[in-house]
Amino acid sequence: MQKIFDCFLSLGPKIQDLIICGETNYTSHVNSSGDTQLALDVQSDLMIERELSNLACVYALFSEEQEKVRIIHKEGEYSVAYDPIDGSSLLDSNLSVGTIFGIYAKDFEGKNLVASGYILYGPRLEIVIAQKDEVGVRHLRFDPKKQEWREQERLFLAQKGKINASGGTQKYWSNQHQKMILSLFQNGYRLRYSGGMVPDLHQILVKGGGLFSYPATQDAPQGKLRKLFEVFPFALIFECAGGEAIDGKSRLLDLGIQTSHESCPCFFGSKEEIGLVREMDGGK
Ligand code: AHM
Ligand code: MG
Repeated sequence: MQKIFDCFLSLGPKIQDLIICGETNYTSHVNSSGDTQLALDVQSDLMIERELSNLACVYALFSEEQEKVRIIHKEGEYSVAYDPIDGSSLLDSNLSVGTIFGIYAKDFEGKNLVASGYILYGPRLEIVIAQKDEVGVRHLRFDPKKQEWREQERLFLAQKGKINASGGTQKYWSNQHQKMILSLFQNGYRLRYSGGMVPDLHQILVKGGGLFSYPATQDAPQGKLRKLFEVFPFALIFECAGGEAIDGKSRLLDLGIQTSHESCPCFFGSKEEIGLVREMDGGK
């Protein structure tokens, strides 16, 4: 598995170069999630596919930009799902974006997720990696002068935070969800939402707590975020950091999967905020 981590560590500066130097134009293609692809989405997808395909331990690959799962090496041990540039609609406004990845023991299922992580392309280049059954998540920063990654202190969540990042079209939120979000603000939480899952969840991790929600809404009854390359990877990261990740009621990593691009409502946070979501049935 270390070989897969090394692959993402070496891809970080390469994808960052692509983002800095590349064009932010759209292609004429629409991906399986219905989003028009940017040239950068396609280029970064190919770059990741090329590097991961060289690893004999990789059984299958799946990405936001591909329709189907691809079998790479029949004898491989791990399958990798990834979102090459999550939040790519933020590229024109020059906000932070990220690459998300989940490493599964063979089949793509929540219970098989053994490690996950994300690369954050912000003013600094950073990577966060979680491994099942490990306490805390690894946090590394790239030193561009020395061209090397530097390990930082592990990230942990406190019992409770101060940040509220709430996604989805607000006019389509359920009354129950609106009440829950309002109660957070009434209890002093501050709104922090860029519209990029990676920087929004990274901020909660680095500041030690808070809540990120992307609920079921009238216009998106299954939420927006996809299980294999967005929801499950962040669920493992939040659990390893001492927080929780649920769909409103159930643990996200216990959910099954019917189709590879399936989405679900999701709530990631520290223990106290997730307790509130459960109490108020915030996913309904
Ligand atoms: P993308 O994979 O097409 O970029 O979409 C995922 C992004 C997440 O990063 C973010 O949390 C969410 O979409 C924001 O959606 P919204 O604009 O509906 O709040
Ligand atoms: Mg995405």
